[in-house]
This record gives sequence, C-alpha cells and structure tokens, in this order.
Amino acid sequence: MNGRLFDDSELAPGARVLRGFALDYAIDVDAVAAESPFRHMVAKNGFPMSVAMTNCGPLGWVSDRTGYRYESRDPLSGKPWPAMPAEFARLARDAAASAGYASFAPDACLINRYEPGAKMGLHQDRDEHDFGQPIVSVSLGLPAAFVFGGAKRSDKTVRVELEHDDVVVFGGPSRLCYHGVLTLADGVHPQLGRRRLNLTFRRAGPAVP
Ligand code: MD6
Ligand code: FE
Repeated sequence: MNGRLFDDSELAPGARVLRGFALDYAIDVDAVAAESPFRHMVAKNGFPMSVAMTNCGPLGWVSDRTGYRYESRDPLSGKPWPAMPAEFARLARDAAASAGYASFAPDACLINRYEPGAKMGLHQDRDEHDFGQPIVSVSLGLPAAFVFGGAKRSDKTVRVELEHDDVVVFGGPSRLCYHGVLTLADGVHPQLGRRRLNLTFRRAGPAVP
C-alpha cells in the first residue's frame, strides 16, 4: 500500500483526483494498440505531437492539418477503432459515479503515450458534443506533472503530480478549464517501463436515444 489510496482531493470545483482508483481494474492497453497502433498525429500547425496516440470505442479523437475531430474509423487502417474493453468502460463509469457524475457512458477513449521528453501544452477539451458530460482521465506508468488552470489560457494554474493508477474526473464548472502535462522526466516504471499512459474517456457524440 502506498498510503495515497483513495485520498480524494478536489482540484477545482467539479474536478477531483481519485488517488489509486484504477488499482483494482485490469487495463490492458497493449491489446488495443495491437489493433490500432500508437502514432504521432500532426497538430494543426503541421508538426507531429510529442505524445503518441490511439483510441478505442465507437469514436476516436484525431488530429491533422485540418484540425481536431472525432472519427468512427482509424485513419491508418480505414477500419473502426478497436472496441472499448468492458473493463475500461467499468472503470470510467465507476470513477465518474464516485466523483458525483452518475451514469457516465463513454463512447470514446483516447489513449496517450508519453515517453521521456514528451509533453502536452495547455489546452481545453472542446471537441465533444455535450459539455454537460465529464471527462475521466486515468494515468498509468511514470508520474507526470499535470497543470490545471481556469477558463482562460492566462488564468493561474495549479500543479498536481499524477501517478500510476490515479484517476482525474472533471466536469461541471471545470469542464472547459485549460490543462496540460509538463515534460515527462526520465524513469522506469516497474510495470510499464519507460513510459506514461493516459486514458481519457469521453462522451463525444450525442447521447443515444
Ligand atoms: C494527460 N490529459 O493527462 C492529458 N483532458 O496526459 C488531458 O488532456 C485531459 O487528463 C481532459 C480531461 C482530463 C485530462
Ligand atoms: Fe485534455
């Protein structure tokens, strides 16, 4: 035991860090990556991102020179994204419920892979249909510094270390807050090696009737 388990903390109104919440869930990203491999997507500025990405579930987040959007097919293969494993969806739903968001049913899971030196600049997640739905973010592997700000890019940020099995849920008043990840420091994680994985679960499309 690491003494941090279920030491919940509120980052901002509507945003919670659930320490160690993913511990009891079997999250196997390799099975997804075997079907839709990690790739460095090109950002709107034309440069490849330092974070490699893949997706599972009915919708996947994609980026290219024309912008950011959700697609039902992997542009590399033309085939649908791999199915979202039931255990992934269960973790996302349970974490959302524990943070006060009942019946979260994600239709997209973006998987980010950071190697030492990779980072993610301050951004808002605003490509989803309904900002009334939260985002559930699961961190695995090497620790990273997550920065969380306000509704404006220039708002002051708070910094929180996210470690293996930590889950962040953010929605409600913080759904459109700027956030990012500082440059990943080198290290070796006992289970995952020299990398950090982050899974973000979203309700990207309209709710099914
Ligand atoms: C990351 N996370 O932790 C990047 N977005 O690697 C995100 O960009 C993110 O953690 C929306 C909601 C939660 C997140
Ligand atoms: Fe984000």
